[in-house]
Amino acid sequence: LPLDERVPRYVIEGVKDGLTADLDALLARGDKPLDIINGPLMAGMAEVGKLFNANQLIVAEVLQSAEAMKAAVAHLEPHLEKNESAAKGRMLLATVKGDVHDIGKNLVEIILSNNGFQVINLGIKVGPETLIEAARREQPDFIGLSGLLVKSALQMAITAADLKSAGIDVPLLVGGAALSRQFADSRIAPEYGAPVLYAKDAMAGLELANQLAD
Ligand code: B1M
Repeated sequence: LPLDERVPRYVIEGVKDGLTADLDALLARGDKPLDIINGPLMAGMAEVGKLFNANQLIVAEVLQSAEAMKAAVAHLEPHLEKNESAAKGRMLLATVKGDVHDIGKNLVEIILSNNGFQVINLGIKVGPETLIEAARREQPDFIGLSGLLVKSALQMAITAADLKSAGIDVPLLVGGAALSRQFADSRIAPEYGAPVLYAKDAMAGLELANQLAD
């Protein structure tokens, strides 16, 4: 297979053999690391989602795909553009309760921390109590919530209400495949006492974070 067709296959097939050499070949050819993530690697993940949905992959295989994706992102990370600006702000970041998906969340962490933000990544399956405690301890400038399951979108609304009850009023940045701007505006924002901002992808998250920092 030619290089451009091989790269998404690593993610689809969940194999790492040859992956870093091919990523290096893309970099050497002048492809930008973020374009590699958003292009062939994301295309591979989209295909994995389709195959999984059609019962052509089992969870264990999807996990292998996730491992290949993570290895690719880790290999590209040192090549991502960095903006060594003064500290712009602190973000608390978490995948919501009940959800283990963390590739998108970790991409948000990488991109924001490469661009002047301090990111406190609380991990996956983070319930409101843990977030409230961390918010009191860390005094973040904003809180980022990620979730990929349909039930995670609902969990974000519950989390927003709990944060509000606890008196937390820093802006919320929300993102993840099951979410839409419409859901964020109509279901999450009314539960929260401060702005709720929806980010379609990690770069949109950075733009919103930059706006908050200004
Ligand atoms: Co899961 N899974 N999964 N899965 N999985 C999905 C999400 C699903 C759509 C697949 C499908 O059926 N087609 C489906 C959800 C159905 C639904 O609710 N509508 C699904 C399911 C059903 C499940 C299980 C229930 C399967 C099972 O056990 N039967 C289970 C759930 C477990 C749980 O959470 N409790 C499960 C498990 C898993 C694995 C563990 C095997 C693995 C995750 C490994 C890991 O993350 N460490 C996995 C994977 C890999 C996927 C798919 C294939 C890929 C997700 C991914 O990593 N994408 C996914 C299908 C798909 O999305 N196409 C699927 C790449 C990543 C970079 O994108 O995270 O969307 P994403 O992030 C994007 C944006 O969304 C945004 O920026 C990123 C791009 O720049 N973004 C933010 C995300 N968070 C943000 C936060 C922000 C801003 C932007 O600010 C704070």
